Amino acid sequence: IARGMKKQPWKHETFVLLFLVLAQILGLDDDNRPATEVCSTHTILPGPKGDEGQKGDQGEMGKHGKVGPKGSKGDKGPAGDTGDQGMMGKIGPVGRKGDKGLKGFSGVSGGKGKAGAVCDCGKYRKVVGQLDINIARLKSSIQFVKNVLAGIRETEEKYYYIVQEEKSYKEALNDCQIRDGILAMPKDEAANAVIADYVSKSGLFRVFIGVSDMEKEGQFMYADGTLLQDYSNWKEGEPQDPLGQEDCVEMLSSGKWNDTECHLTMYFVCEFPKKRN
Ligand SMILES: [Ca+2]
Ligand SMILES: [Ca+2]
Repeated sequence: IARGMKKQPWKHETFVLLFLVLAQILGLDDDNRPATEVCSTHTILPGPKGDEGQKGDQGEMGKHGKVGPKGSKGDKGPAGDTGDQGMMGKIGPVGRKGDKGLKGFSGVSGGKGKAGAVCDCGKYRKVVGQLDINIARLKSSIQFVKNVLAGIRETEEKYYYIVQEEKSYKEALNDCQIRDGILAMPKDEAANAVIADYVSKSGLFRVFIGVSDMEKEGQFMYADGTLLQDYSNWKEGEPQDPLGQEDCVEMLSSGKWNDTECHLTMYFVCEFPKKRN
């Protein structure tokens, strides 16, 4: 070898390769220099390209994609089929009355009636008489209801009603008017008697009636504006108004009249006409 070295100087790679072979043969494994260091100085070229690999398995199903943008409006569709017949409409308003038709022909005359029976008038008179009695009893009962329960009295022309609320004369006037009546105006003895009886039977001492001399002192007028005519029923010594403060009239339970102060408060009598004009 020494000779060879002299004759033909070897290339560096060849020398290193030879060294490695010698070291293997001589058991020089425990060389200080690691084998990798030898490789780092020797470039190992890549091998040839391998064969094509086998085809892979099919992949898993992908996730749903995002919702796409709203599409443009479609074209108008064709006309639909004819629908079913609708329900019957509501009945319309009543029409105007028609013209009067022509007069019809006369019908055939009816047959002759049977002869009437002779009237047993006595029997009917008895029945009618009993009816009259019953009506009279009913009237009496109605009168009782009016007088006792409803607290109303009456004459041929008028109803009278005592309002059991203490009011001044002007308030009493107004109250009767609200009730569609007027403060009682006894214009004759009969009317005055009915009112007087009503007052005393009601246990009252005095009530206002529709008489006053508020407009002109000493000239007494009824609440309807008419002057006292033939009738009046003053208590003895009345009317007497020394201080000029007694311009309104009260009826006492005796039926007698007295002029008194208008601002005093007491019960009063309203009257209502039976026949309205
Ligand atoms: Ca007076
Ligand atoms: Ca007086």
